[in-house]
Amino acid sequence: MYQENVPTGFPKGFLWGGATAANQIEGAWNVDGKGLTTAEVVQKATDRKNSLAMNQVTQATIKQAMADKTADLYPKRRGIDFYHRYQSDIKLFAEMGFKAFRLSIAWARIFPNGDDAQPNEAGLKFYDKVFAECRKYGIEPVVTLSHYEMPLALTVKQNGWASRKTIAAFTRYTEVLFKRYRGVVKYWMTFNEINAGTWGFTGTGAVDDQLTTNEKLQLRYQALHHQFVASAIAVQQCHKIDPQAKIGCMLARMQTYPNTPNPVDVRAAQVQDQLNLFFTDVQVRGEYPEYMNRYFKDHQIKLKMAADDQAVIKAGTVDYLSFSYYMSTVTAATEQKAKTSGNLGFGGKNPYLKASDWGWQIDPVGLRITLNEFWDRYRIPLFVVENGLGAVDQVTADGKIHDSYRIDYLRQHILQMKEAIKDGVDLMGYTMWGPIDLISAGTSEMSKRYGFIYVDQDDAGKGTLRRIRKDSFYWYQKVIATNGEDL
Ligand code: BGP
Repeated sequence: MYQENVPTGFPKGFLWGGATAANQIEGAWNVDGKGLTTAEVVQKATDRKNSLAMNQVTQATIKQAMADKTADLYPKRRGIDFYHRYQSDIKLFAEMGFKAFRLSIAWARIFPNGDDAQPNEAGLKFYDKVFAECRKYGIEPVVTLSHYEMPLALTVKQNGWASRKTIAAFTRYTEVLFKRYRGVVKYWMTFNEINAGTWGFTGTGAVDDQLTTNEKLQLRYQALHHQFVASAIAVQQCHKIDPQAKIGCMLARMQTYPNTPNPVDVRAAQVQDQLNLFFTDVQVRGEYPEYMNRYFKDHQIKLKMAADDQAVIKAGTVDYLSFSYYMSTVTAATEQKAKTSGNLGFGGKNPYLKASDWGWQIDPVGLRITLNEFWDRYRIPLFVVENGLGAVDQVTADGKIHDSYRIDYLRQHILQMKEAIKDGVDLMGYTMWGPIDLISAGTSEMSKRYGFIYVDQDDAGKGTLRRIRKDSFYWYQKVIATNGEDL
C-alpha cells in the first residue's frame, strides 16, 4: 500500500531479548522424574569445526549412553544449571531490560517416556516457576515446544519421528502445555529449525547411520512429514485453547548466493534456496510446493501420507515466521567450485565475507535480504529468534570480558534489521542466541560462547558456574533502553 511515511526505526513493543533451549542450559538431567532425552546421548565433538557432530549417534552409542549414569561425556546433561539458578539468571536478563525470553520445554520433563499415561507434575511445576519469574519482570516468555530433543524412550521404541505414532504422543504433550499455560504464554513455536531434520538424528530423533544416502533421505523427509502434521495439529490446538496466543514455525535460514553470475550457478543457488524454503512454504502456505515433487521423484522418495494429512497441514498454518540467522553460504553448479568452508558442512566460501572461528561466514546484509524475501513471499510477521557470534572469550586480569567482537557482530545485524523495517518488513522482535553462555548445540562445547553473561565452566564441566557480566551486557542494555537507537 502506498504511504508517504516510512518507518524510522524499531516499532513500539518490539520484543528485544535472548533465546535458549532446555537441553543447552537446564542440566538437572535426572531429577524430579525427568526422562533421558535424545540430546543427552550426544557426546562432545572431537573436531570443533564439525558443527553437525550432534547427529553422530548410532544404536551402539545410545546403548552405551543409557548405561552411563554420569554427565562426564555428555555436556547437555550438565547445561549451565539453569534448573537451579533460573531466578538469578532471569534477574540478569531483566537487568538488561529484556522484553522477551525464548526458552524451550523439555518434553521428557513432562512425559518422561514420551507417551506416559499421566504428565509429570514436578516437570510442569518447574516451568510454572520459570514463567512466573519472567512475568515478575514483565518479560514475555517465547516458548519452543521442541528444540533439538525428545524423550529418548521414543527413539528406542519407535525410532523417533520416523514413526507416525510419534505424532499422537507429541500432540498429547502440546495439549497439556496449551491448557496449563493459557494466558501465561502468548508466543509459541513448534519445532526449532525444522529443516534440521534433513541433517539427521538431532532433528528427527531417528537413528539412520546404517542406511544408504537415498534411504536416509526417505526416512528424514518422512519424519519431517510427521513433524509437519504434528505442528499443524499443535497450531490448531493452540488457537482453540487460547485464541489470544500466537504460534509460529522456526527455520534455520541459510541465505545462499550463486558462486558466479553464470546462470547454471544461479539456478543451483535457486534450487538450494528452495530446499530451505520448502519448510516455510509448507508451514506458512499450508501445502507442499510443486518443486519438491520433482525433487522427491529424482531422489526416489515416496512419502506415506494419511488421507487427511494435507487438509490438516492446510488448516494449521502459522501466525508468524521465526528463524535463526547466523551466516550465508555460496552455491555452485559443480561441487568442486564451491570449496566447503566448514560452515555447517554446506556451501562454499564467499571472498567478500569474514568467518567466525567455526567457519560461519558473517553476513549482516544477508539478514536484510532474507527479511525482505520472507516478507515478500509470505506477508506474515517475522521474528528473528536466533542470531549471534560463537567465540572463545578470555577473562582478563581485571576479571572482565572485553568482547567488542560480539558487540560488533550484533550491532551490524541489528542495523540491517532496522534497514529492513524501513524497507517495510513487519518484524516483531529479536531474541539473539545464547544471552548467557551455554552448551553448543552442534559440538557440545562450552567454550563456544554467545553470551552477554559469562559462565565459569570449561569444556570438561569444571568451574564454579559463576556468572559474570561481559562488556556486551551493558551495551545490549543500552540498545534495549533506546529501542535500538543507540547502537
Ligand atoms: C542453532 C540452534 C541452537 C544453537 C545455535 C548455535 O542451530 O537452534 O540450539 O545452539 O544454532 O549453534 P551452535 O550451538 O552449534 O554454535
